[in-house]
Amino acid sequence: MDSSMKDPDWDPVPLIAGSGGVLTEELRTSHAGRRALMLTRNENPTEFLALADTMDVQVVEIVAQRGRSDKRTHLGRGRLEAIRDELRMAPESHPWFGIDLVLVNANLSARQLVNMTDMLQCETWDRVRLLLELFTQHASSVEARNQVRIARLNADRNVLRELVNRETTGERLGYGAGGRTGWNVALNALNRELKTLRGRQRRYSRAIKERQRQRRASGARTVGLAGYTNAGKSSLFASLCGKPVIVEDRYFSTLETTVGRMQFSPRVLLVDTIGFIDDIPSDLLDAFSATLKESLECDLLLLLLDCSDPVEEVVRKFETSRRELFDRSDPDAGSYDLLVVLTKQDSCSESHVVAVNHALDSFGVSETILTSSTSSEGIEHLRSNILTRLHGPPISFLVSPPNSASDRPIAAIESEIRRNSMVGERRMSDEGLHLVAWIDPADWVRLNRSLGDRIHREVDQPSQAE
Ligand SMILES: Nc1nc2c(ncn2[C@@H]2O[C@H](COP(=O)(O)OP(=O)(O)OP(=O)(O)O)[C@@H](O)[C@H]2O)c(=O)[nH]1
Ligand SMILES: [Mg+2]
Repeated sequence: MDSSMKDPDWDPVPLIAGSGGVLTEELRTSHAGRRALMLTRNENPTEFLALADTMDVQVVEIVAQRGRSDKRTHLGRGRLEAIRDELRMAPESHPWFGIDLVLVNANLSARQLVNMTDMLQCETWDRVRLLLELFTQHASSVEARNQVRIARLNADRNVLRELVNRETTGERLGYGAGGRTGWNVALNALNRELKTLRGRQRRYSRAIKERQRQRRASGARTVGLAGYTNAGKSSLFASLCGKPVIVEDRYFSTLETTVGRMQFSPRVLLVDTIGFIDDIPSDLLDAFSATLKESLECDLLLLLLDCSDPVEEVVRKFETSRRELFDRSDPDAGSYDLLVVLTKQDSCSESHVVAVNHALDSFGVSETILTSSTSSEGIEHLRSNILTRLHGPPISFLVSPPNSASDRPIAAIESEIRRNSMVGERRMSDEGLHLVAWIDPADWVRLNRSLGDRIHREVDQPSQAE
């Protein structure tokens, strides 16, 4: 890299291809304000640009070269050399002046990444590297940082193996103070660290399992929120729970699991977690599998789709999410009920919603629920749909007034009922308190036993309680 182009804060340590210096612990936690050049082949650059934007990296120009990816260098060698020369010689007036990062819109092999970094003589990230940097920035809990670090080290290991391999075959790199022994030492250190982190991750998974077991034992029902990144999962979670969580217009703002009680429904727990993205290498997402599992091992899964996206984008994100869910579901675990929820209703027209539903119908999705966390439209409808799916239809019943002074007052009985159910309607009359509530069948049996003749079903409707 030309020294005139270096960021003054960036220590001139030998650069491991696309690692952002992570192996040398020269970890840069912010890349905000960096100027980058994007290289692409036939891929659509929109999502990659949005990811770079999330990191506040400014993409100065997109250089496209059509055709098949080259196995060694992705783009043609001649083209890369021309780019390198132009980057090196860019005068202050040139738009490329000050660029110190090249973003490649593809998931590269370690070989391609090393070769490209070497030829461009500039820090080079592919899509996986960009996601890893983004995850590193957004990981705020100890568990999330552990998971991100594992994902990073896995990716670095592939690069290191490639470097060791090159030294063995006599190919020299134009940078780096490695050498076969040096890279091997780094590889061993990396493997040791991975072992420690995986041990920690196993303990973390066990803690999640224990949490899940306790929830089940307490009779709680869980509702997982899944969907593409930026679909509006955390916003919906906050609307349903009345609990603040990180909501930002950026990709992957959530990297850890948040569990919250659905408001007014003490027995229903919602689980918000990391989102999906297209074409993510499975070992990258594997680091997050414990996190994902916590929301996928549930009684009901809400699959969220951002309805304000163009129809083909909704379909693409639906297919990605469905694939990830399928790949990640544990065949030994019980099956869950799935409900597709369309979000951001406030940002789209009625005709657009019809078109989205029509497109989803051809994928076998005949029912969707339309919501907006911004305007709260559809939230109550979703809440009752969730409750009916979990507990069956609501039950209408009457709480009679006390017969003697020693009988419990209506208010005390009502608060006991509310601790175990979600009350939808409430009305007082001369006969007593009329309630319509979603009650888990087991809870209804228990209430009947403890309250005896103080509660009576009002409408003769079939119930799972009987
Ligand atoms: N107009 C509108 N915007 C919304 C709505 N819900 C969420 N958003 C916006 O969509 C963006 C993403 O929302 P989040 O709730 O963070 O989405 P997420 O799925 O949790 O995203 P990640 O955690 O990054 O995967 C934010 O800018 C929200 O303000 C909605 O109902 N209407
Ligand atoms: Mg989120």
